[in-house]
Amino acid sequence: MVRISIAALLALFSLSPAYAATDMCTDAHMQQMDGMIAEMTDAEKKKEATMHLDMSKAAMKAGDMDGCMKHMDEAHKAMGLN
Ligand SMILES: [Cu+2]
Repeated sequence: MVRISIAALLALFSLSPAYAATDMCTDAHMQQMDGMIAEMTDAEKKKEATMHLDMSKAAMKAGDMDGCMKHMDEAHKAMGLN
């Protein structure tokens, strides 16, 4: 289940190699991230990913797209995506 979701997300990323804040810093992507993180089994990594996603969401709400992308990237790393 987790493996399928991560593969699906990776496929999504590779379909848009030049993905930008306009693709990642959206409510739709945040929801997708919430779902992915909920499926994580490594408690430590899950905590890290949740923390970065929260900061990413806060930056998005504040209109800080650079900050949003930076924390999104960290969240992805904690999820083992890059
Ligand atoms: Cu993401």
